[in-house]
Amino acid sequence: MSSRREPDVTRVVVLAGGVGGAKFTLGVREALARRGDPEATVVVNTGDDLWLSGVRLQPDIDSIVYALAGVNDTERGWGRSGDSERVNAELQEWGAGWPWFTLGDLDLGTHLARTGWLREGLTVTQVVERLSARWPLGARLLPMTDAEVDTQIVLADGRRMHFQEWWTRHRASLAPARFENPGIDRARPAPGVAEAIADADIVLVAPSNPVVSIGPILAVPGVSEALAATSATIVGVSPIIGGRVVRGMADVCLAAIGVDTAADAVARHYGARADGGLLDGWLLAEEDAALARDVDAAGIPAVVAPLWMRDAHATAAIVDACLAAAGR
Ligand code: FO1
Repeated sequence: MSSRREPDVTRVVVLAGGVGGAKFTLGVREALARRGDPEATVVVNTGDDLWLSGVRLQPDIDSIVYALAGVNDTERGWGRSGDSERVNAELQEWGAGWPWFTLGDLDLGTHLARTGWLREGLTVTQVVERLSARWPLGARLLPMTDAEVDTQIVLADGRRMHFQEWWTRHRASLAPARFENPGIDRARPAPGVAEAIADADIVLVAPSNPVVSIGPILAVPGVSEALAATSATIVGVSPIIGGRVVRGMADVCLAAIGVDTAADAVARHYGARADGGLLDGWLLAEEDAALARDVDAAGIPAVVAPLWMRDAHATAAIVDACLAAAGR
């Protein structure tokens, strides 16, 4: 594989999900374009996916596609900018779908197209390829798997619900006993995922939710093995700044699996690659500089950098810091 490479280019794979993953991917695209490096391959969480009102939704795929295309709703963090909700209002009148879950009209176009292609027999990978072809995204998106392995929340009383119900209806207020992805034991990485990881120089773990965004990607049998075997350097970016989640409710997810909402605790959760874990390096925010020694002590070389993803430019600087860390 390496004989095909230009001498100085860096092949980057990103593991991503959620709004944090979409923002990070924008920075990756900018950083790589400036360096003249090839487009990154983004392996996207599909645990958030669901069937609703007869259509298949892929929130994390769509968030990244819309963000890279520049058509995302930056206020809400999900869906299309300037969308309307006429069809959603009709669905509510029929009592169809979920009253707490909004399907925008333009967004529904995506779901209808996707569902049609799935019904015609296309794989999820082929569908994502089609969704990626409409706009020049500047990155290659791959679903983590072609299998349907939607994340479910199991509560202490044994009740279970889809991740999206727990997240959007209950705003993660019900304490989860555990997270499950039924069927994931039989899933395989989507075509190209293991190959991209094997052929990468650097794998970046986006500052996405470690439990429900990155967790499902790592749980697909074959992904962790590919990460363990790759000669690429694996660098993660902390989703926690100053002991707080940047966005979303990752703190509830972390608490459910016994991990503190702290940059060093998340690094230890992923673990040092030298000890059978994931990471060769970890970026912490300047606000968490005091924790760098603890991360180093866990066998994960720590780098302190500004981690606020204010815009694509600031995020590209974070990616530059990851690339520099990988070079060390
Ligand atoms: N999040 C909400 O908080 N409320 C919604 O009504 C909602 C609708 C929705 C529709 C399509 C889509 O792709 C995403 C949507 N989201 C909504 C976001 C989504 O629930 C989560 O933020 C992500 O899955 C977490 O990464």
